[in-house]
Amino acid sequence: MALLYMSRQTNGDDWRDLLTAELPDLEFRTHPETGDPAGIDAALVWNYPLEELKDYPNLKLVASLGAGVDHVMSVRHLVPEGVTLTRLIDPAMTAQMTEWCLMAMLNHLRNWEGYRALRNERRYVELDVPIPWDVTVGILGLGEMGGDSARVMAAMGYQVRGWSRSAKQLDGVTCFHGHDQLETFLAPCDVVICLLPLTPDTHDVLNARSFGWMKRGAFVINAGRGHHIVEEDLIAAIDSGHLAGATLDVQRMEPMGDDHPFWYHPKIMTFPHAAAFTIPRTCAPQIAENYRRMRTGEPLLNVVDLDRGY
Ligand code: NDP
Ligand code: OXD
Repeated sequence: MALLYMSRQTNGDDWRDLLTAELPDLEFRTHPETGDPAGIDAALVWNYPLEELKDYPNLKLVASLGAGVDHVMSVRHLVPEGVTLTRLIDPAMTAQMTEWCLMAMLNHLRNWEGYRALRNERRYVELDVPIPWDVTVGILGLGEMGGDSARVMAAMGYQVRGWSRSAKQLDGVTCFHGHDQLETFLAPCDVVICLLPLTPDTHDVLNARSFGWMKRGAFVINAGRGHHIVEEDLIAAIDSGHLAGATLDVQRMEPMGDDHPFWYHPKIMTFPHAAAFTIPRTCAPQIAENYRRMRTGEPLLNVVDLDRGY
C-alpha cells in the first residue's frame, strides 16, 4: 500500500526523505503520479484539489499538512465514509504562532509605526506606552495556538481573556465560551486576537456587530482564517475611528488581488499567511507514527472531529 502526497507547498521530496527514513518500507507517491488507485491507503493534503480522493477505494487516512482542516472540511463530501482525518499539532508551529501574535500586538502597543514616522522626520520624541497589566488582550480560540498565546501573554503580565466553544479553565486567563458570552468577552479588550478554526459557526464571527461590541480604540489581529472577518466591516470600523487598526496574517482571498483595499490601508498591516509554518522536519514524525498506527489498527493521533469541523 502507498501514501499519496497532494500539496503544492513543496514538491514532496522533503516529505519523502523524512518519512522513508522513519518507515523504510513506505511507498511514497506524489500526485498526479498516483499509480494504481487501489494501492493508496493514506493521503497527505494541503490546499490541493481533492476530487480524486473518492476514487481511492482503500483510503483510510487523510492527513492535513496544517493545523487547520477547513480546506478538507469544505469538500468533506469528497472524503469517503470511514476515512479518518487528522491534523498537525506541532510545538514548533505553536511557538511560531505565539511569537507572531506577540510581534503583532507589541508593534501596536509600543507604537512601532509612530516611532518610524518620527524617526523619518529626525524627531527624537517619546510616545506614551501602556503598562502590560493595564492592557486587556482577548483571544478567540483557546486551543493549541490560542491556549499557548494566552499562557505566554498572561505570564508577561497582560490581562488575558479567552473565548472558546466549550467552558475552559486556564491559569491567569479569564475564560468565556459560546456566542452568548461573546459580547461580554469582547467589551473590555484593547487587543483582540483571532486564533479560531474556520467552521460554519465561526465564519464571519468578526463583523460590524462584534466590532461594535469592542471598545473604541481596540486593535484586531487575525491569524485564524480570512473568512473569520467581514473585511468591509473591518475597514468601516477602522475608518470611522472606532477601531485603531488591524494586523492580518490571513485574508478571505489569498493571495490578495492587486486592488484589495488592505494593500493601501494605512492602519491595516497584512502578512502572506506566514504566522506559523508546517515544518516537514518537526512534523514528519507524527505523520509516520500515524501511518504506522493506521496499519496496526491502533488509535491515531490528532484526529479531527468531523461533526465539530476542527
Ligand atoms: P484547536 O482545535 O486546538 O483550537 C481551536 C479553538 O477554537 C478551541 O479552543 C475551540 O474551542 C475554539 N472554537 C472552535 N469553534 C468555536 C466556536 N464556534 N466558538 C468559540 N470557540 C470555538 O486549533 P489550533 O489552536 O491548533 O488552530 C486554530 C486555527 O489556527 C487553525 O484552525 C487555523 O485556522 C489557524 N492556523 C493559522 C496558521 C497561520 O499561519 N496563520 C497556522 C496554524 C493554524 P474548544 O476548546 O471548546 O474546542
Ligand atoms: C495551518 C496554516 O492551518 O498554516 O497550519 O494555516
